[in-house]
Amino acid sequence: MKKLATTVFFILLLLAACTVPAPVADPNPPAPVVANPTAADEPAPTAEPEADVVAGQMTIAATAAGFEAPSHLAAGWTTVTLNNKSDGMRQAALFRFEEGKTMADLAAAMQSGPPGPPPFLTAVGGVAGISPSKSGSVIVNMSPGDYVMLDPVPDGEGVPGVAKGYILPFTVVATETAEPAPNTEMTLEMADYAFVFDHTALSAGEHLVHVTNSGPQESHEVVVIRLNEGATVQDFLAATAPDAPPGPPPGIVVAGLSGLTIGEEAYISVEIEEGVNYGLICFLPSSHHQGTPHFALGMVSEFALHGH
Ligand SMILES: [Cu+2]
Repeated sequence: MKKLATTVFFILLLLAACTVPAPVADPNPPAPVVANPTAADEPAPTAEPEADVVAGQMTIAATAAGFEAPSHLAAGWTTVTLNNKSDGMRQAALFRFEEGKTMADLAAAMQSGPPGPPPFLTAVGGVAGISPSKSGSVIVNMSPGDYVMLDPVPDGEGVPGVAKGYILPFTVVATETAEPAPNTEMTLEMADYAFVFDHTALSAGEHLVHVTNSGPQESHEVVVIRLNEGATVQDFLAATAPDAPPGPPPGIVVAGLSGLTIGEEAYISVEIEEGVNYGLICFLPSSHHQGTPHFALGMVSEFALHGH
């Protein structure tokens, strides 16, 4: 979440794509999907076995080595859960490739193109801001195609996850029956550069929030902070700035949705407590303002539910 590191993230993504093309070997790999690896008398398969297709749910483990996740998903609304099994803050931002584009095109675009995601990637959301040993979920809509998950979050030295191999491709396949969209009345509209959120409709308890991006120019994310008593969202931002003194920030992330391209939509679930201040922050660097984080352009807000 540090400004300097965020602005150089796509340069380092380029480096990651060039130098760490394959997932790093996991010392404890998950059990192989292919059955009977020891059956020596089985005839050799004549074709690649069909990959297991996971529907409605995608569980991602963030480990010290990178990501562990299913390789094939069914299209439709999908609950994406990120389990952080590493010792740093993690994120899994999901992007769909334009048809025909590949990981090699991504590496090439990073070499020759401007900073920021290349135009052939659509940001469909993902899980942001997960602390070590914590989990978080969002609900995203994925149409069939080739995808990549990556982690732009910098570590204590300012090195983004993508530069450490935290990048993994996956595929979404068409199915007969797609999961329907969740049902909720509550909306959070993201725009350049503001959150539009009618918190007067809030009540205490768990809320499902429909998140959209109306642009008109940039992708946006939302990180929801439960602020400590007496702290403001600006206090939280000051404590996470690159030049901040060491120590925990005055609040914790309670929900986080990775970047959404204009026109995309997703859902987050937020638990609201009475008398607590919450902050909404977009940390994405602006491609129209020299990499300035969106929160510094006004994309930051605060709300509270007070007793009626
Ligand atoms: Cu933004």
